[in-house]
Amino acid sequence: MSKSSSTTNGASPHDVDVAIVGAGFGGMYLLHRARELGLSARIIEAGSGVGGTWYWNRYPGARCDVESMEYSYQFSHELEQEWHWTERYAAQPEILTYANHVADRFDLRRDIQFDTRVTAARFNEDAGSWSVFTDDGATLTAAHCVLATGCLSSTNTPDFKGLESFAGATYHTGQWPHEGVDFTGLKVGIIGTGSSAIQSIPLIAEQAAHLTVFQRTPNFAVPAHNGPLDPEYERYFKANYAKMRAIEKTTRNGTLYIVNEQSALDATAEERESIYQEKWEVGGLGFMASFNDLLVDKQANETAGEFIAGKIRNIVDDPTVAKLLTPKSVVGCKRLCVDTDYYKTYNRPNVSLVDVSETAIEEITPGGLTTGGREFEFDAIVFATGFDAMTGSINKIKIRGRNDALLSDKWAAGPRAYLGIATAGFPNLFMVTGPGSPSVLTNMMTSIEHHVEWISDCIAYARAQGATTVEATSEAEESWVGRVNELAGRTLYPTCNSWYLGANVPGKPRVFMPYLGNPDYLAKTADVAAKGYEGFALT
Ligand code: NA7
Repeated sequence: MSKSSSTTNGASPHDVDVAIVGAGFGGMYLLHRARELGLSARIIEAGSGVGGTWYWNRYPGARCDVESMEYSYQFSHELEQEWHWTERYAAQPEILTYANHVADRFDLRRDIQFDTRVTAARFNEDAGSWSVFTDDGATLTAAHCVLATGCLSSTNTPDFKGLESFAGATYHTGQWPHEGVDFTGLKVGIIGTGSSAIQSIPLIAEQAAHLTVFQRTPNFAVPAHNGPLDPEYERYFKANYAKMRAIEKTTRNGTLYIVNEQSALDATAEERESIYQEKWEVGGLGFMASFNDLLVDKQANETAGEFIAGKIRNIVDDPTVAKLLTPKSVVGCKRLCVDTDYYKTYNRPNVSLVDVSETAIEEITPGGLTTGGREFEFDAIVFATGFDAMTGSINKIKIRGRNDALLSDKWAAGPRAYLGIATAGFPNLFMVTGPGSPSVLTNMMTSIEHHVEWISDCIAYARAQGATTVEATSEAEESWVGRVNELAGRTLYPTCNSWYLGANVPGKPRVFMPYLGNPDYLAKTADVAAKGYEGFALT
């Protein structure tokens, strides 16, 4: 790896000022920001292109559940104005085209090393710098290392007995072949009913001879009502972008969904029905904004659950299938899914639903799989089995901090980070939307941009102070982790086995990882910065 000079103070003892892991939206913007600050930076990316999540998740129907006008960068006014989204919710190929456009427009590729995986990183205590090791045997040294590794990037394939024996083709939604898959005329099995399955099932069902869905836990889904982007809306939005982005900073999720500040239990049954119906007709995640207590009061939440259950009963012809598809858990406890024709798909004669909640999938066989004493034959199996979310991609890298301590050991009982940005004992290491930040409970684009700006400002501040290391203190981290847990404990989130809790991965510690409260978080991080990065030691 060639040495690039540091632009801040002449000759640098490191290859670059900032080593960035991952060329998704976080890594790309960080590279741009670092350059603006006069810092040299390099991204190491495992894929052959930019886009992160949107590079890997190419399954049929892959689409963002945040509206396209809101799911974009705001750092460049020109970019905001010139880019045109074609649909209300952008599909994966369009988001990937956007990511590529950004990479070209800001000339990012010359500082990105593709097809290279970071395997380890070590903090050099004497030099106050990081050595980043890659699978091509090279080492990159940098003053700072930023993990822009994504929250949903480490795929989870359960360790099914006999998996290797299957004679047909297997696919994971999060690692979909770039050339696409033609299921025409095939007998297909799909395992999982999370968002990826809910988006892909209707499209796979249109092609396959027969599609069998294996469901362990049903999920709530609300319609997207996707369609071409209304040109009037686009014009209005572009004329008011700054105002829209400002509103997003004041909402729970960093989107324009404004919560109705009323308890579901204070409304009459008719009022509730009418509000839920209105949200259902608008479509999308705004359904959760129907009332202010849906995620804190079980009884309130049940009213939303009953409403969606009624919809499922109306849409799905077979009452037994409708019942199986109806979750018993809290609406929104697992991320609410946004669908197009999901429930309707179960009315097709070539689709069947198999409940594996009581009798797990026993074995993958050469011809298919077995569960509950039944054998199913398939030409292809799709694993829509999700991710080792939020910590998976970080823990996969052997990250050693002070005293050679391994980060995955420090996090063995659950992740510990200050503001979800830094972790004690690992100086000059930062995470974009790490565990303990609002991240996945918000519009990821706005959270990513906020983190990148905060991290780069922090690095610039430390350098201006002449500090060679900036490190979260154990006290600040301890108190932050306590706050994350306390906030989660006041809600219904811990009541189900979601990936927010790591509960979908066997053996993963059950800890609620995202920070609840976007405006509060933005205020706190601004305050920390204003106080000279309070809770960080600069040495
Ligand atoms: P999810 O939401 O984690 O869904 C994974 C699904 O796979 C879920 O239904 C799981 O059931 C199921 N699963 C996992 N392991 C098994 C086994 N062993 N047997 C049967 N079923 C299993 O991942 P997605 O990719 O759909 O979505 C992730 C996020 O991406 C989503 O929330 C959006 O933010 C975008 P379980 O519920 O664990 O019982």
